Amino acid sequence: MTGAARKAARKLARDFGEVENLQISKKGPADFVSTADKTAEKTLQYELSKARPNFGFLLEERGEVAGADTSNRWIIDPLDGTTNFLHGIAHFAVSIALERDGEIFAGVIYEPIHDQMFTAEKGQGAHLNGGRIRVSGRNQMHESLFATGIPFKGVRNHPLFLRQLEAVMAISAGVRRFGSAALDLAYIAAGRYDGFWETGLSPWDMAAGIVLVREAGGFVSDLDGGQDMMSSGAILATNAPLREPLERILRESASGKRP
Ligand code: 2AM
Ligand code: CA
Repeated sequence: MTGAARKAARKLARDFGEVENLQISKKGPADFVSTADKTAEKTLQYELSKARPNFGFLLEERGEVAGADTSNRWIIDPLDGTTNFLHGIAHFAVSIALERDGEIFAGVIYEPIHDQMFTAEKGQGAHLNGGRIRVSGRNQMHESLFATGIPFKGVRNHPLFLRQLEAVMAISAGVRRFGSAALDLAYIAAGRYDGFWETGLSPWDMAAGIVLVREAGGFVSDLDGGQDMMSSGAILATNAPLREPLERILRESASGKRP
């Protein structure tokens, strides 16, 4: 998984250099980025098929590709943080998860520009460039830093998000929006952020991050405290002490009880 991620990322990093040159053109680098994204996905599919010929795939670009082995499936986002990449902002990642019998078994999130390789395997802990990582130990909302995703043009529920943001910003040390859900989850696993929530995501945005956070000692749920993250697209990730207060504040702001 790490080998495939590095291979795809090497080309992505080169393409990222090109993107800057394309900003000044009227159309911008959109088509170029879309090709870079698809090429990265092809590389990942090729490399992982070579290693495990029978596993299936769930790919952001190509969708579902059935494998002979029905219990193992790769869930892949070749370029998470596409908007950042498109705008020449160096915060994006390759995300690969291995789902086994319906459960995320292993995950790799690779951020090529700063060479950060986040890895986790069920029961083996979470690592950054080979060193063990843990979720943060902060237990006070007012000391805690949260990450989220701000809804954009389209289907997401903007008023609900504004209520949640208002409630969290009022009692925390700050809220960040960096634009890659995969890296947000990896940063939770590394103890950088203390909590993260977002809605409207797809399975490939969060699959690898889920096992990373869990193996780093954190908690992942949907916004109702259930485990329907992958199907609902809503996710909350945090450490043990902040789990209850963060869940509560998001729930109460959704129901209009807060702020
Ligand atoms: P992407 O960069 O692969 O599109 C940002 O809020 C997060 O939402 C990113 O992880 C981004 O993944 C994800 N996302 C999912 N659907 C999106 C969309 N239609 N537009 C922008 N970001 C989207
Ligand atoms: Ca994504």
